[in-house]
Amino acid sequence: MAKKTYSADDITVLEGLEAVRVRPGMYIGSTGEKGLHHILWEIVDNAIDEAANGFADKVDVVLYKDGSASVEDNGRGMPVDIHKDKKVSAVELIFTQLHAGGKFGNDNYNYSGGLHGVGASVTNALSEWLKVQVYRGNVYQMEFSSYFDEKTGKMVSGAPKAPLADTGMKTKKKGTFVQFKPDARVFDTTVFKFDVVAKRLREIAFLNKGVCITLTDKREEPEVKKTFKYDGGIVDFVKYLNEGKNALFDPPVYVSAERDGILIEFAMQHTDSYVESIFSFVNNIPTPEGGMHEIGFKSGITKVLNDFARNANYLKDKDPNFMGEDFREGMTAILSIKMKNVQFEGQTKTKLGNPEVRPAVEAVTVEEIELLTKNKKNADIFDAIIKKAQGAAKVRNAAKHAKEIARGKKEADSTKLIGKLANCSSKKAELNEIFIVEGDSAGGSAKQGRDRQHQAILPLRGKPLNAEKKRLDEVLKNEEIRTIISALGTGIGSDFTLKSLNYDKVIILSDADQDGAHIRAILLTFFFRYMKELVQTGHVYIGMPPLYKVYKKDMEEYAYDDGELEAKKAKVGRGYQIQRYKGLGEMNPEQLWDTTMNPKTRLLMQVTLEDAAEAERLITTLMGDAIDARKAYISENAQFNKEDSFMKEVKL
Ligand code: 2B7
Repeated sequence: MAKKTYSADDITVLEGLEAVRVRPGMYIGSTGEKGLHHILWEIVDNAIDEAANGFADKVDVVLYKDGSASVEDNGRGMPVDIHKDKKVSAVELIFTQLHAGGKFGNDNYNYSGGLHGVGASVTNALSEWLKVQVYRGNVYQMEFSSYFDEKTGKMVSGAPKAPLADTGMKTKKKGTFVQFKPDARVFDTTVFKFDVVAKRLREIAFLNKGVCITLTDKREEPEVKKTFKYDGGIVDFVKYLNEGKNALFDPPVYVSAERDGILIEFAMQHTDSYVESIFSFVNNIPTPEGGMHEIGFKSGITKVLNDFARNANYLKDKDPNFMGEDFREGMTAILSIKMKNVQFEGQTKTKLGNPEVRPAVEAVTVEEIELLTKNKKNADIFDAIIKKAQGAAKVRNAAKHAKEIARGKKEADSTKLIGKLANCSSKKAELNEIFIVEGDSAGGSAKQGRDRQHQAILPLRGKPLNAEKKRLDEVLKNEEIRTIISALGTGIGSDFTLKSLNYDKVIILSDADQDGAHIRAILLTFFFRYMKELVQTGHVYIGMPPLYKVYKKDMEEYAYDDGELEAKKAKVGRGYQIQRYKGLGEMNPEQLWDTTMNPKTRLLMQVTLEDAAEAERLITTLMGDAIDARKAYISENAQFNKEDSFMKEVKL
């Protein structure tokens, strides 16, 4: 691959890194938490590439008390020889030369690149210091730092302290060690989040079978260590996602092939649930917006399974083909491809645009699955898949009818449903909110206490239906659910239209007890399954009612958990009294307004879908068949867990 030619001039090189400092967002997206972790992924990616190429099988990540992080692999070790033209070591070039590709070029010679792939030099440019050690018989070492140069009055970024040095120390180890400290002058936060790092390392471990990845958090006493190693790769990933569900066959179907220079791998397993969970990756990077690989996979599955169904007489002459969605009911799948010259598109640049990928993935899917269907040993697998599709197809038409009713096409019906809704007077959707409130008495207080102009109240009587366990047509027969759909105005499933949303904020308000947690989980499941975009675009919130009021004379403080209660007792001081709220229904309208509804003082949690796979697992745990896991979760989190992976706290 032709590399961009640089004059061997150090200054030019350093000016490149300065450009990264001036506009970090161009290279790492943001200087927030995401950008911070991004500079770690750059280094991890290089280690994973070395493993993916078959030269390393261990990657160790360590987080330190001083805010630095390190990555070590047991690969060949970065090259230490001196570059002919540039007269500096390869190590130095790797950390000082801005990768020619970056965001715009297409020379992603490495597979784990993609949107990442801006290179280790970006990590160096945005670090206070960076140290590298290479183990190749001897230990080689080099350090870089960023500092403010008093003489020139400018920042110097990622400058070598000295050329690469052979320390003279002998070692039996092979590989590369890189440690760096993110620069607080660049990032809004410099604290790596253990859960964020662990989640991504687990994902990488699933996607790179057999590679042992460890994460050690030395900021904790004693240190915390996690190890991720999956010899089954994406087959283990699918099993992990299906924990708590009833699989229709086991192990998952697994296909791996190369076509037109593209490595294509997928694993799939159907369960008795009614949902489709396909997660796709390109060069180890999640593609939640899908793209050509997903389209090829889906059309391949539809084609090959329809052919099989017809040949094996599941479909008779006159029967129409199954629809793709029939085959995907209850399907959990991981699709992982590796290729060069990736083109990402879409709103968040996580959609694969390369058109050549679609026919390649489709062909591999058809050919490989066809082979599997011909093997008698797999008869039960494909029998289960086709029977599942038959069930799905059967209710498809019934659902169509029910959908129309729920969309409010039949006017009379929808007015009746909307009867319970105390709507707001403003017609400006962007300023309006709807509170879905547990129970009639809390609903009554909310109606009296609200801001009538912008806040609508929808009281829920009893528990709405658990959307995880029912098919669409049954879900839509449930009155509570239909009321919600009519009120929001968006429609559901493939008919969902965000533009028609009647309220900017959809706020779930339930008690801080187990029943409340259950109702909240049921509603979230429904939104997640049938109005995913509503969640993705950040319109769904959880209202947080306080558990206690600590007060005396003219002082009032609210506490949302026991820890906070202690703090608030101290704040109010001697002579305080405590009121414990057993439920929303116990608060009078004024209290409900003050504590939970007033935009100036309330606490809301925004439901996010940053990590769709994790949200999926959680929803399954909450709503699926594994009763024990659900009970454990709900009793641990009866009081809503602010640390939940798909929640973020917002003050609104
Ligand atoms: C694209 C650049 C960055 N590189 C090599 C060889 C091995 C190697 C690396 C690495 C991160 C933290 C510990 C190739 C590739 C540079 O060229 S980078 N190992 N590990 C790494 O960065 N880990 C290599 C051919 C022959 N010998 C070594």
